Amino acid sequence: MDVRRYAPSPRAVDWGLFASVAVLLTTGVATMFTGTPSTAWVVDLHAIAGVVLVCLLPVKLWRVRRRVAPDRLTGRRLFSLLLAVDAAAALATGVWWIFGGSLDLGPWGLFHLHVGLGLLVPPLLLAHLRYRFHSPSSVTRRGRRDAIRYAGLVTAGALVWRLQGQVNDALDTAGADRRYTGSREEGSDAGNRFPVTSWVADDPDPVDAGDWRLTVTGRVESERTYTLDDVPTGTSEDAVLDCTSGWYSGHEWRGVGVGALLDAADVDDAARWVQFRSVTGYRWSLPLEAARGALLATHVDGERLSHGHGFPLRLVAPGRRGFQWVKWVEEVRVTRRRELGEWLAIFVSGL
Ligand SMILES: Nc1nc2c(c(=O)[nH]1)N[C@H]1C(S)=C(S)[C@@H](COP(=O)(O)O)O[C@H]1N2
Ligand SMILES: [Mo]
Repeated sequence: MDVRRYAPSPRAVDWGLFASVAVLLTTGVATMFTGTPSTAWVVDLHAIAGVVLVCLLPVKLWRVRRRVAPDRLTGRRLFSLLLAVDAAAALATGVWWIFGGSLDLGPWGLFHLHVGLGLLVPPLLLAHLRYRFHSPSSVTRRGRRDAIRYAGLVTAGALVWRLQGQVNDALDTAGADRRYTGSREEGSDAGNRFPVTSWVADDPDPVDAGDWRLTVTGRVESERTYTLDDVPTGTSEDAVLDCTSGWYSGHEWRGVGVGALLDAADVDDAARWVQFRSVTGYRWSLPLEAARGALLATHVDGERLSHGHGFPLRLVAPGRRGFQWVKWVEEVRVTRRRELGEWLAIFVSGL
């Protein structure tokens, strides 16, 4: 059997590669917001596009194999080779993760490596396309056949994705158990003994409980200030902290409901967003209704939060990925519009 018979036409392969990378980038970035089971399809789509790319990349590399012979290697081709190596490495690290692999790269791990390699593919691909671009004329000529092949490929990708769980079970791959987000469990129900993750460089000195105040400000009728002893801590909630770097941890969090804080301050009719601000400048907003359902926690599984986990107060935002769970909160600011600067702040607040 000659498997090349089943390959789409060369131009269709090129467009398929482009489409796969576009889907992988979009869904990869979108996993930042997959906090509830209803968004699991984003991760599924990411995996299926990955399988499609695993099938297409060898077809492409086989076709161009002679162009990268050492005596024909130009600077541009070297660059395209770099793209191929990076794409293959991004795929390999993704597959390795699925099968339970891990890597110790100091503060980073296998998942970070996958994200880094993956994010490098689109810029390399765009640069490659700048000088390798062909018109898609032959796609239309073989359009139907190619469409059928692609339908088959995507279906096969979905099947492979469905079956890999069974393969993992059969192989008994330790550590391959994942949540639908792709994250693996670490230190659930064990109080403060779960990973401390600060995005980029946030690493403040421990907060002095005596000096610390929580203020509720912005679009409210009466601003409020609380000392740590004043913060009512009678509300508990089970919620999963799921970091975008690939781990999750489920706990019982205790503290004050944000809804109660907002009611005490009497929110304006014009208010739409609630921003949670850390002593470090790190900050994130939730839509008013979502914020009402969130918790500002002082305790985890009955223990006082440790400094690393945000003592004295951290946001618990059920159904949202970990980067939104602001630590060391000192201000709850009610606003009409969302502050766009917070997108920058989550990356640079620690610098
Ligand atoms: N102020 C502040 N809050 C933060 C972060 C940070 O860097 N600074 N990191 C976020 C990220 S990316 C995650 S996953 C969680 C991690 O919480 P943990 O360190 O308690 O596990 O906190 C979030 N809250
Ligand atoms: Mo995170």
